[in-house]
Amino acid sequence: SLPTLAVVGATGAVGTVMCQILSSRRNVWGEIRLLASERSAGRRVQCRGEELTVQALTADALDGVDVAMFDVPDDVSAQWAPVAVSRGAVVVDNSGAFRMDRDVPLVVPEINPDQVRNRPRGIIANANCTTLAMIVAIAPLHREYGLRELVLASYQAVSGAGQAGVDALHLQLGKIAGDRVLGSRAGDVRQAVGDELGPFPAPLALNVVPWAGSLADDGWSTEEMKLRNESRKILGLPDLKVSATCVRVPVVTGHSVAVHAVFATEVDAESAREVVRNAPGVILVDDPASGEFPMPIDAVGTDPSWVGRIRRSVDDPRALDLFVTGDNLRKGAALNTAQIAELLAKDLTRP
Ligand code: 2RA
Repeated sequence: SLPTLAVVGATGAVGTVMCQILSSRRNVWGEIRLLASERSAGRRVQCRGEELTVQALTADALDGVDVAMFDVPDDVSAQWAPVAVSRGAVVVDNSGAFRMDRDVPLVVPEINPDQVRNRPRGIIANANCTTLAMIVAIAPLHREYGLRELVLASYQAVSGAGQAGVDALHLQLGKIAGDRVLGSRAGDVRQAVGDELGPFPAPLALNVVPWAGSLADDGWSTEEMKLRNESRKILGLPDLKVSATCVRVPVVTGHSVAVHAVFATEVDAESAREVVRNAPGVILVDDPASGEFPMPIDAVGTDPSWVGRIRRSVDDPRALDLFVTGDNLRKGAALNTAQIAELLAKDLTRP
């Protein structure tokens, strides 16, 4: 029989996309159970062509679940993922709670699918959305040329901060619309936006904010550290040099990353394009002469990471510069989780 799937956090920004993804992928699940906070319990949600009633997350609601996907904040995952495991489920967790745990594999199916079987805690982690957008493009280049260093700058969409981030941007855009002078004097945008900042430390409308996540050591943000630590773990390169600057931009969905990648051997742009063309999970969009580059307004709602602007560094024949955009709610979250869960479903399906 087919395994039972639970989606924990089914009504959040990622959970909502998860239901859409489950409706469009090959059906490998028996029962699908939607779980969320008490507040969302009772809501009716369309998933895989069925109207399902969201249930409150309780230990009993996890009984009989084979695979539980968690799309909830870190503290909720930290508390509830072990409960799901104790009730017999394998957990695929999209929070940051377990990603760097030695006994929890960090899986990107295009890169390290075999790691799904290496799960002593019964938990498999899904990488951060910014890491995911970039790493599916970098892994095949690493295989070809041997990666030594990454210098990254991100351009992150507001939906990375959940529905509250999307609501804040739209509210701010409403407040500034039509004023053709705004943005020409210090403080005028702050004044127009007022205190409707949502989850961000500054206005996003007509602005970019060099901050995502919370404060880590020595002035780095947690988001920047995730890019470093998760890239090292996924690629199996514990000494990889990674420097990142994470920036929030007024985009609804689609995280982009400008990448400077230094390799062990000399590279050339055309062969790098060929590598990207043949790699799974990525699409090459690299024709600047015709205005074709990866951009969130085109990549949103699609599965692959879009890769373009591939150039060999003028000053270092071993370095490539490129630009990547991926849908942070799909490959960056729900899709990668679904792909991992599908690998598990194959093992769990009983003839
Ligand atoms: C963000 N990466 O974009 C985070 C969400 N996990 O804020």
